[in-house]
Amino acid sequence: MTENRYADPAMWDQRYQEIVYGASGTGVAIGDYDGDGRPDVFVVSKTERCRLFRNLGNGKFQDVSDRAGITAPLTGEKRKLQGKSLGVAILDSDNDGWPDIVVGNDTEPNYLFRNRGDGTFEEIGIPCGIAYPEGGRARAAMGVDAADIDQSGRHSLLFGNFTNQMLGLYKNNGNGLFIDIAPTSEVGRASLLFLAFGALFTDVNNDGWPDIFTANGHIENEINHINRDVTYAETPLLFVNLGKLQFKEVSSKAGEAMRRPVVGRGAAAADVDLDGNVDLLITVNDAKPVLLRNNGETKNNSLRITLRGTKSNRSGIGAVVDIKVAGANLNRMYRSGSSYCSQSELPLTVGLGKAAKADLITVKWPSGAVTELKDVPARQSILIEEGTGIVKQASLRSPSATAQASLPTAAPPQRRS
Ligand SMILES: [Ca+2]
Ligand SMILES: [Ca+2]
Ligand SMILES: [Ca+2]
Ligand SMILES: [Ca+2]
Repeated sequence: MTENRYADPAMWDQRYQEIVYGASGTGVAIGDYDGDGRPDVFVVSKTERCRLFRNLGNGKFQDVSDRAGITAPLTGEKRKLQGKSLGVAILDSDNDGWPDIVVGNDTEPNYLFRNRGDGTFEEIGIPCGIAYPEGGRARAAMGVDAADIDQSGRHSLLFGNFTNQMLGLYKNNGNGLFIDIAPTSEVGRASLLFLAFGALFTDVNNDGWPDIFTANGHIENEINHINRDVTYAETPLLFVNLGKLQFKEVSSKAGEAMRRPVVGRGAAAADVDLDGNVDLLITVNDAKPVLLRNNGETKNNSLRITLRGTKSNRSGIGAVVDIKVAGANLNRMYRSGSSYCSQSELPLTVGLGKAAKADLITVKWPSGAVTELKDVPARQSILIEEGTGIVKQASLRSPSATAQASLPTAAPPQRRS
């Protein structure tokens, strides 16, 4: 941490400080690891070790990586944690209420930092089963994400990997173990030849089941001369979650834009036109990003949920939102990070299927406070404030209306009142 020498004193009344980090940082995730109400910053890098910066308040951060165990030796190995990290996501891997951190590493074992709840972490990638593929060497992992994909209330994991390594799809067994179900499913077969950077769980058809989206593209522009099955530019991959841990690859049926190969890198999700259907953004090597509008042809309902903390951090980061709808229990975490060099929007788009309302929404705030809302109608955007409940609501736009309209090239940031 140093003084920001570039700040113009005439422009800035207050002294401004910045976190100075290596030039090849590849991912950031923000979460309150120590439960003091201030969100902290976890940074991963291709060339340096992962680092954790504790938010001290007043705009100041302290590097607590050593003290918090981020730089300790890997469990079961003598060597220290090295870098080569490309993706980072926050999850609660053991449902103890403390945020844990997963890191995707390039040709090194992946990390899972389990939060002990006392300000320190234990790296358990090897004992929990996500460090290596079954019987193999460490893969080249890039983007990573976590979500409750099977309505078990537990967070499973997704890793984008190199060509011929397939995606990693790790089911959280709930007993401290993760099992990669990709090799025995369509997810593995369909992703084998792709080089997946951006990797997301997002519910594209609003049926309540998180689907899989990856942005793909090789790193060698001449790869097709060496391997005729592989191209530099690749199409994105979309797998629809059928429930019961079954996924179906539907990219080629998801519109012309999904069939266009690009040298994909980052992937992020946001409902940019506020029609209740999550849209997708791919960043592309040496070309313009691609924004894929979701036309919402399933006609399923959804609910857009934005949180505002009062006792907890204002962004509501770290809150867990449980939604009961038509007999199903959906679990969502309000969090930053995920994918590769990307940030999806914080607000949740929760798919409710054909249900006209969510029967019960329970927000568990990082402060420990709980907000319960009964019978919340679908097809609206709601702002939930800690301690108060819904403080703002608006109807979502009609998908048919927005399908014809052109999207703005850059949405202005929403003002917070
Ligand atoms: Ca904190
Ligand atoms: Ca935890
Ligand atoms: Ca879905
Ligand atoms: Ca949309």
